[in-house]
Amino acid sequence: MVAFSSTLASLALAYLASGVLAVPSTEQVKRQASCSKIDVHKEWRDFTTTEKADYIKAVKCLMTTPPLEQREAVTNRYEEFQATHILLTERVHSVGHFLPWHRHLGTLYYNAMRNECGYRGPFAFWDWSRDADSSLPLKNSPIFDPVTGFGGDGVPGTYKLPPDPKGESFAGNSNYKGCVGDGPFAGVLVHRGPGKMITTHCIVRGIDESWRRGVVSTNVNNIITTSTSYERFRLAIDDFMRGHIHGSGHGIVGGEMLNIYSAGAGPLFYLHHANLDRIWWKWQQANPSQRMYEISGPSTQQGRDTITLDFVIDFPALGPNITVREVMDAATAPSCFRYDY
Ligand SMILES: *[C@@H]1O[C@H](CO)[C@@H](O)[C@H](O)[C@H]1NC(C)=O
Ligand SMILES: [Cu+2]
Repeated sequence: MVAFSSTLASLALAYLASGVLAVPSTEQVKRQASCSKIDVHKEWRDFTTTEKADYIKAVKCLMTTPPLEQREAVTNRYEEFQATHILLTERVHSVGHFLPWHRHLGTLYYNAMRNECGYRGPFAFWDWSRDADSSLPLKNSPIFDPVTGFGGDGVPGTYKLPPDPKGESFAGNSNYKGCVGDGPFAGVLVHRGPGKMITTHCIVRGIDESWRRGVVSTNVNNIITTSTSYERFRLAIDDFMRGHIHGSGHGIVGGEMLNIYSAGAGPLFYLHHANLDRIWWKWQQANPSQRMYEISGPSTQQGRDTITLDFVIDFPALGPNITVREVMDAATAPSCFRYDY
């Protein structure tokens, strides 16, 4: 509520001054709902030990909470999120709304942790640049700690990719080294994946140093400072090719995390995507009057059109449809968050 009308006025002024296209009218901005409170998302290693334990407990709670809707091989709330991501994979990657869609997926997941599992702590991101910039092997990251993290690397010999006669696993050259062998998610079974397949399997990892250079801070900062339009920024982020940061974050964990369909089999998916979202947020913050509501890119992977702020994004089984406009400014509802750096 606080300072909402003055924010509105300054936004309107900023838009008039910047003269950029695709600017929402005052009426459109006004429809952005204000927040009663702004949550501060934190990096995993800046959590207290208690916060870490509570976060992991809430994820494990989602894994034992019944799904909202009945779908094949969706046995709990956690899997419901993964199944929606699998269902929409082609529609939400390499398109204009890649970043807005994944921002709201994170919000819905955080809301489920809080509303259904009693979680009271912050949402977590994983700033992989802190690991990639260090001289230590990636497997030494606190994120992979067996006690205060998400467990470590896949154990060789504990997982074998299933036969894939229909070409639905999309496992490609991903490093399906083995099942997570320690930590809170050792022994957890998921029922969707690899790819579009329906199989019961462990959370598979294969930590891979070869993706490391894509997530070093010089690469990330370079994208933030040199991307002068949303279009350039989006293309620099949303590319599974080696060297690009979205794919590289998936690649350093390896295994199913590198499967564009079923990556949500393991909980690090949400910490990785929160960090990508933070990088978008930082890019927006660097020039909010121009960038907060700047959107572009095709509505489909083959499309030659470009989306607008009115483009509708959907979250089957997870929540109502919303427009891209509603998630552009993280400090408005339904997002209501900022990052602590
Ligand atoms: C939500 O969006 C999807 C995809 O655009 C559409 O198929 C569906 O009908 C929408 N649902 C509602 C309730 O508007
Ligand atoms: Cu995705």
